[in-house]
Amino acid sequence: MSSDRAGGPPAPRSEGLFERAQRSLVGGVDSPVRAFRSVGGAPRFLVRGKGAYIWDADRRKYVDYCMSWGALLFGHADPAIVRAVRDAAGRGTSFGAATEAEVRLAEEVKKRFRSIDLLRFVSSGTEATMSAVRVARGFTGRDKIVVFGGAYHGHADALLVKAGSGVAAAELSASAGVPQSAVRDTLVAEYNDVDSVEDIFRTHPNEIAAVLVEPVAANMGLVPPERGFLSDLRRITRDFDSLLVFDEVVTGFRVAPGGAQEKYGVTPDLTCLGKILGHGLPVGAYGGRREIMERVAPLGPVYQAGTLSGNPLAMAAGLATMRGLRPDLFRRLEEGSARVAAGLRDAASEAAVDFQVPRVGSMLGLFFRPDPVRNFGDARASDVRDYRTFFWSLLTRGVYLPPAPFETLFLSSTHEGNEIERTIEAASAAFAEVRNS
Ligand code: HOZ
Repeated sequence: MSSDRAGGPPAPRSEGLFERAQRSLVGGVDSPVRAFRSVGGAPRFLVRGKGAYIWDADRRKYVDYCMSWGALLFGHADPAIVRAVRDAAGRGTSFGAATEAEVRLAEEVKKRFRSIDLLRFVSSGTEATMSAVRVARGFTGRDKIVVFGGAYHGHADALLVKAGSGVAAAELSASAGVPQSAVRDTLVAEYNDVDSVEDIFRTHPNEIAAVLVEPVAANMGLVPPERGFLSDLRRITRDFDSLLVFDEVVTGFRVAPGGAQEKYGVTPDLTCLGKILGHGLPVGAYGGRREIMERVAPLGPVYQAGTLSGNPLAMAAGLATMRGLRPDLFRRLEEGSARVAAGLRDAASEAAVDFQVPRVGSMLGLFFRPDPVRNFGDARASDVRDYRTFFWSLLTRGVYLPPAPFETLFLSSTHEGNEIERTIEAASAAFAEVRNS
């Protein structure tokens, strides 16, 4: 099935803003996937969000499944988060000096992530993964790292190899401007394929500093780890005196309070966090075993610093988020997300559309193909034109999906009965459009 449909109903204000934006901002946006290139048409310029809903410049209202790419566990403009950020802003927006809020948030993170003895706050997920790789290299004295095809760990040079997310959507296998020397030590294995990891280790024993993995792959669409995959990575890295680094920027505080490592019972050496940690404010963190993190300056020789690291507004948002992580939250997220997945599956099957909807907690993947997706190759073999048709058909009916096929849908605690029903109803019509396209 295929379609070239792009655009939905007229959106004069968004279209006008997009035209104007392109005269000042690269591609009209500040992050490539926001430009809607892989779904076509003009991006919707957003003016407001509340709970599960967003409003665009043309006053249209949507149920949002992008949720700032997973950052908003409690939905848009959550009152407790807004209050905390406002209060903090009134006391000063940045000091570039130590504050108690950093200590308190670090303690809250450690309570949930038992693998973390020491951590460092940074300002983004990219900074967290980039720094974790540096620490792993500094600690082990080795240069090589293993990543997985279709993973996305931010845009640090060494990690832009066969990456997912916007890199995959743009059909790039690498980024221009990254010198060969920066990626020479980045080895790429296949997600959910332990043999591919073992092969790399056998070829390079004593050379690999770390395996860096999204424990639930969320940037090639959503691809859950198969049973035993993460524990096999733990075993292999131990056998070869290498470190296991979990990039939990997306999964941290989402699939369980203590992230994927809690859910799957596998303990990494280092963990990267972001997104929900700041509930939409720019923040990231990396941390892990004491002896490893003691290599970071000022305790050790691995240098990493930042004026906005531990920013008071971000710390305040993080602390308010931690207070909201109550046990019933995860049960409600699970129930709501299961309903959405089942509703989509039924609607696709009724429309006789080949469709897969893998789910881990409140994260969902949408793939237009008949078979389950285990890795990047499978993900890329799904029909991206069907995704485009589906995307616009839903947008027209008031449901906003991530505007690119290799991304994940996120629910928040504010996605309740009404939003879910509205989504499933819209999806039934959208699947019919996909079938007829
Ligand atoms: N890389 C993010 C999605 N996996 C997109 C970031 C953005 O455009 O905001």
